[in-house]
Amino acid sequence: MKKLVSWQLRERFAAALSAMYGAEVPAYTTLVAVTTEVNRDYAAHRPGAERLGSLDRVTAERHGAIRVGTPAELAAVADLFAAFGMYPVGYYDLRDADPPVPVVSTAFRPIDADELARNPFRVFTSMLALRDPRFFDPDLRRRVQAFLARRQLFDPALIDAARVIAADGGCAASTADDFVERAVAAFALSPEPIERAWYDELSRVSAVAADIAGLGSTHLNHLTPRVLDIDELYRRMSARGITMIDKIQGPPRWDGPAVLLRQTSFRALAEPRRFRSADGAVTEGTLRVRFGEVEARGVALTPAGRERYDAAMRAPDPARVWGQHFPSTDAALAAAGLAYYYGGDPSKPVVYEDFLPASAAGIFASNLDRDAQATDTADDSGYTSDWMAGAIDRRIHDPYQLYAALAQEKTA
Ligand code: OOG
Ligand code: NI
Repeated sequence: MKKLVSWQLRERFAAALSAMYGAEVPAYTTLVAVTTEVNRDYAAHRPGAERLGSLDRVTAERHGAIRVGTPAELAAVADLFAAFGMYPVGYYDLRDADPPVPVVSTAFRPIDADELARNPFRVFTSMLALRDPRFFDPDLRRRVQAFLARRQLFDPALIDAARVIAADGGCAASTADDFVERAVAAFALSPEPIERAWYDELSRVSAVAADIAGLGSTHLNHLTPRVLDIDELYRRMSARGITMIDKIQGPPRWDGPAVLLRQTSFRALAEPRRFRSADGAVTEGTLRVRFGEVEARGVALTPAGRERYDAAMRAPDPARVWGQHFPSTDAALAAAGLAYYYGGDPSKPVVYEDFLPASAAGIFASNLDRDAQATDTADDSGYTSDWMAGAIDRRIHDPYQLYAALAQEKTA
């Protein structure tokens, strides 16, 4: 009997989500096509273009974003993704960002070098920060909790199957198609009508709260291809008449080694959705929630390198002072202990596999008309990385430990 192991399931899961998202959001298909062109051109004309990942890996590479309401929903997501060899890495508290977003997040992804090389699919996963009184008063919190307690994001049979597959490290090929199909369907946009009054009430508090708790299901919020030259991508998308947000988030463009992560997006498009009003009538309407994003990845920074990054980004114009914070060669970055390289060899950068909280909050904000204002109350929610680990009964991996372990290896 032929068995598929977790990376093969992950590869199928990412590809099937991509097909679904392309059918749901046509502009995504354009973005993927332009990304593929840019990558091909870049790989053909730049020596060393594949130093941060082979053209094959980069072409298939995606990250997704989903949003859930409760710790129990987050725990179910953790169980489901474990079947694909994806584990929670890092804790992102976007409530501290400017502007604040009422969520706490982690990223589910593969953690071993060979698993990353085979398929690095990752999903940024946010949970509504309902216990934070700065965003939710007790009355609204109770009503949101009651709504969330009534919904079921995942069929319990799907989660049971995921647990078995995770424990076995894969499943029979005959089971795989059905499992992947059901997992993908859980993230499709639901045709169910949205309760207008409830959605609107939540929207007045927070657009993110409405997107998470205004519906009976979750959905892929975006799916992001990886590009080797994001400035060129930005130019080509703009030339096609697609309005991108006004900047590229993360480190500025410069001639030295690319570090961490650069991202940009186009604004959410109006999608047809059905609404149910208080008298039960169902009408057609639109929502602007889902958007297209693209990312370029660089070398992973050590804690010391990350401090430099944060300092540079605090400057009014980071591009102007970048060279004062970062040396212009991999050899110098490696020698100063600022970035990770396999076996310490500056020709073998360890790719940054995670996210950036300021960019993430910027991505949320750039695609919302407006969002929550935190009130001046004390935060007694207790949300921390340890809290999240306890809530989902799983270890939340420390990204620096993972990069340090990769850097011990000779090669990717
Ligand atoms: C997640 C935003 C974060 C990124 O690339 O930083 C993210 C969301 O909008 O749900 O995906
Ligand atoms: Ni994203």
